[in-house]
Amino acid sequence: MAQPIRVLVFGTTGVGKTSVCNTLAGLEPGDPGYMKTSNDAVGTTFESHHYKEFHYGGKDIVITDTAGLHEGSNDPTVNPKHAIAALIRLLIDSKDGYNLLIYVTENRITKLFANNYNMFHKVIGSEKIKIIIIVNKINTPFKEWVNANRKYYGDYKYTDIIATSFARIEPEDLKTERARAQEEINRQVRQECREAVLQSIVKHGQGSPIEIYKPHEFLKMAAKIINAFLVITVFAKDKLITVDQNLAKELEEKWGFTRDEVLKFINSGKLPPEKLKKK
Ligand SMILES: Nc1nc2c(ncn2[C@@H]2O[C@H](COP(=O)(O)OP(=O)(O)OP(=O)(O)O)[C@@H](O)[C@H]2O)c(=O)[nH]1
Ligand SMILES: [Mg+2]
Repeated sequence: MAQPIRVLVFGTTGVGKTSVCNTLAGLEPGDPGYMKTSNDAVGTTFESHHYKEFHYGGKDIVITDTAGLHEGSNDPTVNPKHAIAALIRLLIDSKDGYNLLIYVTENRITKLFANNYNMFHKVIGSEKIKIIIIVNKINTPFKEWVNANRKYYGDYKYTDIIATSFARIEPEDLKTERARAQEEINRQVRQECREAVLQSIVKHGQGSPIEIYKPHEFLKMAAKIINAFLVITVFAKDKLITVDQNLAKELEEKWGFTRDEVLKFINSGKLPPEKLKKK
C-alpha cells in the first residue's frame, strides 16, 4: 500500500482549522471523528488530533489538526504548560514526518501571523516542507480574492494560496427556514472549497514525507520549539534555552512538569535503539 500524504494543519486560534479538517475528512456533525468547533474566544482545540485516513484522487490522506497558538498577553485562558506539552507531544507523534503544511489564517497579516508561520514553517518544518496558505472566512468569488490579495502574502514562501469559506450553522441552530436555506448555501460552498484544497494537497503532497527531526535530535528540536514559543508569548523576555541538556531542568523548574512527565516526553521522543543504529 502506498504511503499516505501526511498534512499538518496549523494557525492562530479561531481561524477555522478544525472546521477545515472536519470538512476535508468528509465528516458531518454526529459522525464518529467529527471534532468540536467553537464560537468562543477561548480556544477549542488544545491537543493535536490525527484524523482517520481518508481517500481522495486515488490517494490516502492523513490530516493532523493542532491547537491554535495565542499571543498570550494578559490572557488567562492560555496555559503555557499545556501549550508547550501539546507541542512536545505533537513532535513525539510526528516521527513519520509530513508531506505538506497547511497554514489556515483569516484575512490579516499580523505579528501573530508571522510568529505562527515562523513556529511551524521555519522551526518545526525547517523550511523543508511545502506550505499551502488557506485564507478562510472569505466571501466568494474566491479566485478574484486570491488574484487581488496574493501580493500581500509575498514574504511567505507558499506553494499555493487558496481563499475559502468553511462556515457551518450547527444542527442545533437550524431552527428557522432562513437558517436552513443559508446552511444549504454553506454546504455547497464547503464542498467547492473541499475540492479546491484536496486537489492542491494531491498535487503538491507527492513524494516521501519529510522528517521534522532525526531521532537523536529530539531534545534539540523540543528546545527550539520552546524557544520559538517564548518569542510568541509574553514570556519573550525570559532567557532562551541554549543547551539541550537544560531542557529537562527547564521543563521541571519553570513550567511545572513533574520528573515523570519530563522523562516520559524524553523517552517517548526516542526511537528504539536498533533504528538509531541504522542511521
Ligand atoms: N463566517 C465564517 N465562520 C467560520 C468559517 N470557518 C469556520 N468558522 C467558524 O469559526 C469558529 C471557529 O472555528 P474552529 O474551526 O473551531 O477554529 P479553530 O482554528 O480550530 O480554533 P482553535 O481550535 O481554538 O484554535 C466556529 O464558530 C466556526 O463555525 C468561515 O469560513 N466563515
Ligand atoms: Mg480547533
